[in-house]
Amino acid sequence: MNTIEIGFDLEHRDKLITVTSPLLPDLGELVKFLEQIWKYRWLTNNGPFHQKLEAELCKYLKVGYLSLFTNGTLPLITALQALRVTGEVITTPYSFVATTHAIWWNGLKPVFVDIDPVTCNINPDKIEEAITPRTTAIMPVHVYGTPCDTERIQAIADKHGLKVIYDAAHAFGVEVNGKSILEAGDMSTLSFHATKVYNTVEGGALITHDKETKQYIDYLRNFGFSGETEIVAPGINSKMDEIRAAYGLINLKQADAAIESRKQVAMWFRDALKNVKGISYLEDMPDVKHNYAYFPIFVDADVYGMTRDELYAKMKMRNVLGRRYFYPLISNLSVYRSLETADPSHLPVANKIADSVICLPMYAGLTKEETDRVVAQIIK
Ligand code: T4K
Repeated sequence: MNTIEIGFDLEHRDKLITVTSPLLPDLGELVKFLEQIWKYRWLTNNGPFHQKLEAELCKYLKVGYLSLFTNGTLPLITALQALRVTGEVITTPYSFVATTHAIWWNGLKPVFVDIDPVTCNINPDKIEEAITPRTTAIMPVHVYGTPCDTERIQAIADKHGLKVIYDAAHAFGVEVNGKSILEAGDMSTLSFHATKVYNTVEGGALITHDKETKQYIDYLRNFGFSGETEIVAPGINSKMDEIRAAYGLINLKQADAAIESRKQVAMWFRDALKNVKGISYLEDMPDVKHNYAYFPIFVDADVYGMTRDELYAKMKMRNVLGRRYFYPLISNLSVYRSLETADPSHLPVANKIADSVICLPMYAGLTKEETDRVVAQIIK
């Protein structure tokens, strides 16, 4: 058997423009690395490719300490464990469900705070009023890779003695004034899922600021083992294997080029959409090195003359598969709707943005012709 039967129709995918398409490493190079793995028969548990990828990612991302994980959700769960967060965690409802799920999986209570209408990130003006005697941490998200106001968030955290864990799943390679955004807060997490700017198929990382904390995280992701018979805490298994680490090493070589290509796509979109009434999008921020992880547009139905969902359906009919990231809002999901802070009247900005957003197709290698096809669905 040389190929496998694919149970769903991927044959016609060249006709579709999907919201993203994974960055794939050179297959020849991957085969060479696989041959080495086969030869040494070392498949996981902190092998040589794993160690090398941690070192290379620290260099590329300009961070001191990084622990690889098997996805981007487990580092969120582990960070809350490692910092012994209790009680309530202030967070944003405008994210992928994994952010709030991580809080829930630790037996903690998520407290939703509204977002800023320009950045779509948690609004620092609203954080202090959400703090109660049970609050012990803030978990903001750099949505779409746009940096949060980390200075103001840190000032609030310091004043109230709170931990800050950034969900930086979208913020691979993002810098502010030449410094990695991942150095903000107590810890930051990344996702290396197939749909991200940089991927290891599935994968993720936890960024810490000192050797001892990294060591503790490394114990936690390996069941808590600190030696053959010693357990420092009830840990979990969230290790990345050698095959994905090898894949990740090769893919890292094209990360810069991928971000450049995404930047070009963003410029094409901005240029084509700048005079379309009722459609807005995010602009670059001064002193920020963006990664162009997503290209969200926001539909003002009254001005545009069509609702977001009508436009979304029209695009879909023409094989342009944008996605409504992040709709529905996490706070409106049945599993979280009963929380006091989930009431839509408490989160007007987040509700409005979730009801107006479509993320356009955005990935390295998307051509001008393809972006024109996307834009043609939007320009009436
Ligand atoms: N925090 C935040 C803020 C996040 O956004 C995420 C993940 C996490 C935490 C958790 O990280 P991970 O544990 O996932 O590492 C996707 C991803 O599964 C998820 O990683 C991501 N955020 C989220 C925003 O998007 P779906 O369900 O929308 O993906 P899916 O499978 O529908 O794929 C979207 C499109 O991408 C497809 O229509 C076609 C294309 N695609 C996808 C895959 C998987 C490909 O072309 N090839 C592929 O292999 O969730």
